[in-house]
Amino acid sequence: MPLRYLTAGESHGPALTAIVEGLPAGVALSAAQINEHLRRRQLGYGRGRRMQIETDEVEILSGVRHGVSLGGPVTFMIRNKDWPRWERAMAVEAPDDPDEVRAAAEKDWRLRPVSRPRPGHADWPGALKYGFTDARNILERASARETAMRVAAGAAAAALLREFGIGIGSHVVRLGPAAAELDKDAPAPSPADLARVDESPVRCLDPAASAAMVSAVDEAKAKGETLGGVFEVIAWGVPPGLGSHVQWDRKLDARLAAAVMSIQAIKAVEFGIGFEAGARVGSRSHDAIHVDEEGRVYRPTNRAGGIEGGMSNGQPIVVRAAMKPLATLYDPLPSIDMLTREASKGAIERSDVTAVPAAAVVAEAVVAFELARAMIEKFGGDSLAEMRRNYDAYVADLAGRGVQLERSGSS
Ligand code: EPS
Repeated sequence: MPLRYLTAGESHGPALTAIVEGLPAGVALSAAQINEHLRRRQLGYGRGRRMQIETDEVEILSGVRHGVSLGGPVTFMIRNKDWPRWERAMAVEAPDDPDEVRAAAEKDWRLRPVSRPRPGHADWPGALKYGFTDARNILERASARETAMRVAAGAAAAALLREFGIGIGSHVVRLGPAAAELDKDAPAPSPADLARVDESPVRCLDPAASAAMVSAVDEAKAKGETLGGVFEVIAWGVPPGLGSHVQWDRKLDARLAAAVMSIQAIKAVEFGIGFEAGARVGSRSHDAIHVDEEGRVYRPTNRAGGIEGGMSNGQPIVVRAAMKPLATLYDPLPSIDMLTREASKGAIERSDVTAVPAAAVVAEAVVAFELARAMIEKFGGDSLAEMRRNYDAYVADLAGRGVQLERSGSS
């Protein structure tokens, strides 16, 4: 386990934390750099009021000295600015007088149990699994607020990747009924293309589709509905040979898919032509290998999405994911009351209309983390200098075989 992280914290608890272990010594790291990634996660049309309350700022509590990683565990903390309103509902200590809390719940909805699980949320299976009738005990941890910590951990990984010219970006290609044109045979967007994506309120590169997505969010909001969507994450400058074909749990695509799938509300993940591969003939599914007049090897297409045999192949890694519409509906679906077992409707918790643009930024972070882990596995990782020596020797060897790495300046 060369690089790993754990997150902790409840959505309305005092703070979120993450511990990243295995980051090599010598990586430049600062709170400002991480805050920039956190800020991008908070963008996106369709978020609810909570995003106006929170302006996520990280505190680095360990593992970094004078702006450089030490090789030990790095602890990140983000305080929840909403906490003062939840101090009582989310208190760690048992109340002195439970009757008084019950009485106070008449006036403060935060103190009431959430007994009507929202279909599509972790509320119901979580309540069954952990033996609760108050879904708040589940939803506080299931909440996508946790993704702030994924972004912090991913930002540390991205700082390492940048040292090797690996950049990562993302863009939204569908939001509910509105979709951008997506030709899976065409080259993926470049770092320069994606540098301007945050200018779109829905993080979509196509201005017409972007406007249609904004209208779709407005329409959904007016109807008390929520929207899902599809986004694409691209990693440029990844050297060939990360991951391995030799064992199932070393395959890079499997690991990236698990990382992206673990993001709240993600229902599907594909690489390159993805699901279309099931409908194509072989000659339109793979990427021919050519050599130019100077003896340099090149691939005219990237249908594989940069991964063959569970290994990076030197092409950009292209991973797409579908996010389901958020489970909190203002016109809720039928549900039950866990306390009385009577027919009811799902609870209404404050929520977003859509979080697809934010989920794409979270996906950048988890992809960065998995790629950083694979880089450390391949090049050894006590210090950045040690990794660089091994990397440089490998790149020199590849050059001797006609393989040129395209390093990226972005992200
Ligand atoms: C979320 C519900 C909303 C979102 C939240 C995720 O929060 P609240 O219940 O406080 O209104 O805003 O997202 C974040 C707080 C965040 O930082 O992304 C949920 O139930 O998943």
